[in-house]
Amino acid sequence: MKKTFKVLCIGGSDSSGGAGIQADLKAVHASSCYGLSVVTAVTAQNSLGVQDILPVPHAFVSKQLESILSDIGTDAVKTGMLWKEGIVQAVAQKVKEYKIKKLVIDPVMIAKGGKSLMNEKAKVALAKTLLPMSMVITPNIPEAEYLAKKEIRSVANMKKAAEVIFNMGAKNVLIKGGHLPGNKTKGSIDILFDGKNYHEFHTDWIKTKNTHGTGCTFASALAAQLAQGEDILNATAFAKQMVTKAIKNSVSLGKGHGTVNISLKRINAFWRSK
Ligand code: PXL
Repeated sequence: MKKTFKVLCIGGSDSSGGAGIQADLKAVHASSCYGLSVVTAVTAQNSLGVQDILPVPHAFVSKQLESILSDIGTDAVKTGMLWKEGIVQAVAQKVKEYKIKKLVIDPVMIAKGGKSLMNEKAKVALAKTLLPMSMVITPNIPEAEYLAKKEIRSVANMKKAAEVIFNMGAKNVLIKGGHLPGNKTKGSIDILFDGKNYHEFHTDWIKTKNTHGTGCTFASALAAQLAQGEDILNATAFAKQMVTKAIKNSVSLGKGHGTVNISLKRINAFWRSK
């Protein structure tokens, strides 16, 4: 019988269905894995932004993690919105206890509409405690600037920041270039630093405002590939393809930013072409 690979997604619920746990589970499913979820917060949000956040107490995040890990187990873990220091610590403790190796951290800090999804203490705890346990961390430019304490205006700056974040303890650092000035003409460039080499991943720039959920979709597809035994380079290439196709297939919902939407047809065509 074919093995079912599992990915545990830890993050916030997005009522608009475009980002957060909802996006994670869609990406994991589209990557042929089975998705498990631990919810850290419930957001009330729509295409215009995040209206409110109800955090789950960290002790209950711990309980959810224990329920999953003591019984079902997982082949990889992906974290998104962790919101509070206590939640970061609860996740770090279980990652350590259950010796999770394939940990993908999407250091979600700010929502598209500008609402903070992580308080300052939680950011410090993430950098100090969880980051060194990760197989790969996937900051966007503002998140990489926060972690590396460096301004990023170019691909060369991205590489320097990746090195700083690598030295904080992550085994691989993937900086997403979507916020880089000028990449509208040059295309979208992501940089992966594995401690020895820099790898560049390029795709065409897609002009759309429907980009809600890109980071969650990317990191979850990456975790699903790692869960299935792919190496970091192949896993990253697949995740970039999936998110690019999801942007091409995005949907306009509501009055604000629309959302990425994975097309199984496009993904299946991609696999058939390999
Ligand atoms: O895209 C980052 C993100 C992650 N998780 C939740 C979110 C968002 C952005 O809005 O709402 C729950």
